[in-house]
This record gives sequence, C-alpha cells and structure tokens, in this order.
Amino acid sequence: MGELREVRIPAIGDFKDVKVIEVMVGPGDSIKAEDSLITLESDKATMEIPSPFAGVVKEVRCKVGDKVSEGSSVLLLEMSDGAEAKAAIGPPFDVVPAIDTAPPPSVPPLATTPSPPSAVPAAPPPGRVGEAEFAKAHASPSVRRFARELGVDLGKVQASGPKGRILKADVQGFVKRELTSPRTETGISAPSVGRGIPEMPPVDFSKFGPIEKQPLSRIKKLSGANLHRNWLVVPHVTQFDEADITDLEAFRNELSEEATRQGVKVTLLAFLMKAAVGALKTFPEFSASLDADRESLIVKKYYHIGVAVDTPDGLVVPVIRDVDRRGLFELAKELAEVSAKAREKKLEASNMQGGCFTISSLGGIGGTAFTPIVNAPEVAILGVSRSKMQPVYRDGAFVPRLILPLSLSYDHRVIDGAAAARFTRHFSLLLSDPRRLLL
Ligand code: CAO
Repeated sequence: MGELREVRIPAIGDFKDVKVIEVMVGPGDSIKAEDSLITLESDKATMEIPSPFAGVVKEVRCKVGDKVSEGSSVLLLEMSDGAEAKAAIGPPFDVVPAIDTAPPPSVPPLATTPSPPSAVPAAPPPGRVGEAEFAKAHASPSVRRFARELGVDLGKVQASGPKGRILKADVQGFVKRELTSPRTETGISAPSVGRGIPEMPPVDFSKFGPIEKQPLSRIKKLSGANLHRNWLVVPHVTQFDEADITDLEAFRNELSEEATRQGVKVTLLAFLMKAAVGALKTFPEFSASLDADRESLIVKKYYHIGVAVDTPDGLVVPVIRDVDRRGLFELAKELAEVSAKAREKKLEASNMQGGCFTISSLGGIGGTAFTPIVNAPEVAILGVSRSKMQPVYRDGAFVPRLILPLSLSYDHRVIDGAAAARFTRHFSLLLSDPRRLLL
C-alpha cells in the first residue's frame, strides 16, 4: 500500500474563505499529478486546485458549499509508488471573471459554423456556439470560460479528464488542431485560419547542437492563438507617418515639475491616448467593429483605448476606459498602475476587454517602424517607435525637430487606404500642436 498523504489548499494569495463550487473526484478515483481536484470561486475569480501527486483518492474532506482557505484539508490520497509532487502549487487562480456567462470576449470567437465559400469568413456571434451542447459538456467553470473566450464549442471537444471531464488542455488541443487543419465542416471556418497552409514538419534540433525545451507561458499560448487568427483573418495594411513632437515634448517637460509633485510621470503615451481620442472622434470608423454578419459596422460611442504592455511572460493589452473624460495626469497614473499590474500578473480578464483602438508603443525601447497586428475585433492599431531629433527643412533652412514615427495597421475590409492616410495625418497634426489636444 502506498504512503497516505493529505492534500491541502496551497497558497492562494490573499483569498480566504473561498467557496468550493465543485468537487471533481471521489473516493477510489485514480488521479494523475496536476489533475484538478476541486474548483473554488471567489467574487473575482475561479480556480481549480490541482493534485500535487498521482495516486488513489481515499477520502474527500470537503464538499460543495464549504468555505476553504490556505491549508484547509482537501482530501486524503494514497500515493502511487514512486509518485512525486508535480503540480505547480503556485497561486492557481485563473484570472477570469467569476461569472460563467461573461460578456463575449473582446476577440471574435473562432467560428463554429462553416462560412459561405466566397465571402470573407465570419466569426459567428458567441450565441451561435452550440449553446445546448456547450451547457451539457462536462467541464469546470474555468474551462467553460476559457472555451468561451476562444469561442470554442465545448460540445465538439474530446474530453481526456477523469469521468469524461473536459480539461483546459483539451480545449487548447482543439484550438491547435482547428488552426492547423484544413477542414471546413466541423469548426473554425477554414479559409480564415490557414486553409491549405502546409504544416511545418517537426524538426529534431538536437541533431544540430545542444538544445533546451522551455514551455510557453500561458499568456504566450493565449495571445499566440489570437495573434495567429487575427493575422490570418484580417487583411492588414500598414500606413507609416511621422509627427513633429518638438512642442509637445517641451510642454511635457513643463508639466514634469507639477507631475512630480502629484507623484506621476507623464510619458508620451498619455498624450498619444488623448490624440487617439481626437482622431477617433474625427474618423469614427477607426474605433468601429464589423458586425458578426458583416453587413454593418458597430460604431462605438465610447473611447476605451488598449495599450500593449510588454511583460516577462508575454504581451498583454489592458484597456483604459473613457480616455476622453480623463486628464493627462489621471491617464499617466492609470497607465503606470495598469502596466505594473500587468507585469505582476494581476490583470483580470475584464481589464482587457472592451477596447476600441490599441496603441503599441515601442518608443521606450527603440526602432524606427514596425507593423503591429490589428487587435480584432478592433479595426486599427497604432504602432509608435522611438522619436529622434532630425533636420527638417522649413522656410529655407534646416531646423532640428523631434520626430516621432507612427505605424498604423488597419483592417482593409473596413478602412480604405486614403482614410488611413488622413487619420495618421490628423493624428500627427494633433501631436504637433498640443493645444489641439485640448479642443
Ligand atoms: N520616443 C522616445 N522615447 C520614448 C518614447 C518614444 N516614442 N516612448 C517612451 N519613451 C521614453 C520615455 O519617455 C521614458 O524615458 P525616461 O525614462 O527617460 O523618462 C522611457 O522611454 C521608458 O518609457 P516606458 O516604456 O517605460 O513608458 P511608456 O509610457 O512609454 O510605455 C508601456 C509604457 C507599458 C507601453 C511600455 O513599458 C511597454 O510595455 N512597451 C512595449 C509594448 C509592446 O511590447 N508592444 C509590442 C506589441 S507587438 O508585439
């Protein structure tokens, strides 16, 4: 008989008395290390507690409705011979809203119905994901939410968990297969996600030299799937332009004393967000989204701007709400808070939803231009590179001016090239005269 071990709730941050909403195992069940044992739900998030060991469940020590905290007993496990702790007992909270019927994610779902052959393939509205099958599927709330975020119909996902439970890995596997398969009838509309693209043959790199295999972070896996889809679905064009920000920079420096007194650092980004609102008000189609039926545009009357933030685990895009109603200092403060939160992995899904337009600034790092990928269902994204003092010919002489490179990628289904050129020109004009930002 193997050694008996008690499994307890691991460190779960500041959460206490969290409700058990699901018990996924029972006495006699054989489980592998990292299999989910129970699901907890706080008012902010759900999480699954994984088993640190492989073994057989001897006794379950909590039930649905119990309130548990770090150290509470979950169950007694008879360890398999030679089993070792495997599960990552880090904070297992999934940063997702607690309500399973969360609003549709800010990315269009992977289609689950075939598209008309000649039309640009449509991502159907989330309601069209086979709701009955979805509801019947055997999966925890966090897996359901994950599936909804990706627009995956759980009714079509093969389960590999205990008692036919669909695991997160099953959903990821389903998406991976759909992204690479040329099928049309079962899931994602094929032309949108790489129909006919030959698969990359596996390469044994160790034949050529020493290697190390490093798992991709969760963020990279999720953003990778979204970026891949957006790259394939959205016909991208990038418009390059530049803005003379000499006066803006002088104004920013003038503000710095007052900003320091208020404990904020006003970087260029806050001005860019304000300029984005100005340009979006003048060119509303840049903050629109294609309706699911592709027959119309949804034009948004709010100004929530996404900001790409580089974190050690990958790219995330928190959304700053109502930028039109915020002052520069308030924006700068929120930017600092939100990027710190992103880097500490404390962003919630709701912090990353609802954007109308995204800004991706690599100016703090360097570079002269780049072609950002549109953050669908948004239709445009502004890339900003590093500003540089340049000689500009004016009134018969060269004068030194601080020039900021802009790269606007847009969805050509919605935006014409001429409109994009007008948009970046207008954006540039707003930045070149900071007084215009106040209008
Ligand atoms: N030109 C010149 N200098 C710039 C600049 C620009 N366009 N933009 C920022 N800077 C300067 C800032 O003024 C600051 O200088 P000081 O420290 O001397 O004052 C410095 O660069 C660092 O700025 P920052 O990057 O910390 O701050 P920010 O407000 O400009 O940007 C954030 C914040 C979160 C957007 C940024 O940190 C970040 O993560 N950028 C990467 C985004 C990304 O990865 N995009 C790619 C997406 S596609 O894969």
